[in-house]
Amino acid sequence: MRQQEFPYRLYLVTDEKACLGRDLIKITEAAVKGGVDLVQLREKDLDEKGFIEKALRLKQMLDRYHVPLIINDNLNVAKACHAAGIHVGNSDRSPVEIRREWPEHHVIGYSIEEESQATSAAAHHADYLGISPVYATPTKTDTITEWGLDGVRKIRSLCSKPLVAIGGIKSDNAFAIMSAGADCLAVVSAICSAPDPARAAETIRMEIERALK
Ligand code: TZP
Ligand code: MG
Repeated sequence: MRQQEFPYRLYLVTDEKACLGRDLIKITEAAVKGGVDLVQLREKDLDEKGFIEKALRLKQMLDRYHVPLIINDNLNVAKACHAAGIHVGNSDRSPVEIRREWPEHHVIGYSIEEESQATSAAAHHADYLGISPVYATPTKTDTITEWGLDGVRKIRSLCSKPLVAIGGIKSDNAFAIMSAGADCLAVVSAICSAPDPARAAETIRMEIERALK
């Protein structure tokens, strides 16, 4: 997939805990109304059956808005709910293997945590790279380092794949991260935990559009 075929700019990565007891599907719907154009279901606590049920419910809502659903890590779930794609990290199944097993048109996202991964075979087979994390975040603590803006610039200079930045992103830093070379921003808590998720998404989206001008 070439960059022009990855038109997404604001990517919501869900986290049940970050929704603070509120309904994840309603929060996601509000976020879509605010400008989210890609959604990843990231689910660490459910068994596969529960994960599939949740994915199907989320997809039913997202289909009404023509917003694609990406599944974190689990290819069985991605297949079962006819997701648009899958997102994997370095300790998950490799994009090389997934590409062989799943028809070509599906999106594969791959998170990179070290510079060498940007030019690896796994990255080569991915449709976009996640720069993970741009800033350290309490939402995911098992990360190696933080890339910062210099890291985003460095990865931009090394590869031409669409780059999705994730980690500690909010409206205050969205402009700078896009200006450093990201194509899309992925956000968990700044949207899922916001008192008004639609408004939070809208504010970040405005910063993204400002950086793209
Ligand atoms: N991968 C790298 S950082 C992260 C994930 C899933 C969590 C980002 O969460 P937040 O709340 O947007 O910082
Ligand atoms: Mg993973």
